[in-house]
Amino acid sequence: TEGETEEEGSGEAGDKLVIGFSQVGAESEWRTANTKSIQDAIKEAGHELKFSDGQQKQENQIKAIRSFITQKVDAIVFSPVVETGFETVMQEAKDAGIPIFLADRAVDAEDDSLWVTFLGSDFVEEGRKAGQWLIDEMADQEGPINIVELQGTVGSAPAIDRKEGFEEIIGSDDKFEIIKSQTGDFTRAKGKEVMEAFLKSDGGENIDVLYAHNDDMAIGAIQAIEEYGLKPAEDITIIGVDAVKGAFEAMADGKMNVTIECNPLFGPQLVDLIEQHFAGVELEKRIAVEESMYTMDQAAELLPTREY
Ligand code: GYE
Repeated sequence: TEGETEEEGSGEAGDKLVIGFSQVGAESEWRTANTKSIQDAIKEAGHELKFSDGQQKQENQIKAIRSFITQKVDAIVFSPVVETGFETVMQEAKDAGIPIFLADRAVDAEDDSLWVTFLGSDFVEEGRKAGQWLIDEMADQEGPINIVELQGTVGSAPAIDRKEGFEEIIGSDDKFEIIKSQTGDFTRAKGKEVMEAFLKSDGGENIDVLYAHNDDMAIGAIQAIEEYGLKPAEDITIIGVDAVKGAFEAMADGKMNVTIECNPLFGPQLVDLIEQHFAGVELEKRIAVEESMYTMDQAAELLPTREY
């Protein structure tokens, strides 16, 4: 889309669309940035947005999609909170002739004709990057290296995939062991609560590494570690995912070691894909968002440049 021009190059892409967006919730810094990016991009492109916050509940998202169908929106953008259980409602949208664009999170369904494309990050790869960073970081350290894991929302694509990718890599060296693994639902409050329980039951001295499936849980856990009287990033190595500002602040303060980037700012790319679809372009079923990883020593320098 070329900024100022009203008309798009081809087909009906210049037409104003009514887009229903069923978002997961507002559980993390990442999510807030993602919501804003998508909302802004839809509005800036001159389309109408109907927004629904699912509050991390599947039934809310099913209701929202049904309501979008009743309202006869042109397209549905959908970030499924969990991978399974959405086929029926997605079929209803398909039967009504309304295309679904999966954003951020995938569904685990046989019939990929239920959605046009899935635009999101490669969460397995993020987990691998986290594992590889740890292997390199601890190359000279003798085992056992005890890891505690804070998982994301149970049944969600990023929780399943980030666990899988991480385990795949650390599994190559048996000095690493995941001694505790529990969900913190991607929130700071839950991350703190579960880390407190880990520290209590295992004794902080026994825990060498925290792998958190997102930065918010890592930040909550850092608080728990400090309150327990230990030094985060020194006594316990802290790995997060997302690369949100809060993680850069924690790293700049010397309290967090590394964060794997998961870029939420794909609103413009998403709107572009929707417009291409309505212009008759055949889209790939899977489109990836590009990302990187950042360590403590880069944090202070990069913090002012971070957009989320
Ligand atoms: O990492 C986490 C959020 O689905 C990629 O959801 C997203 C994840 C993100 O709550 O912070």
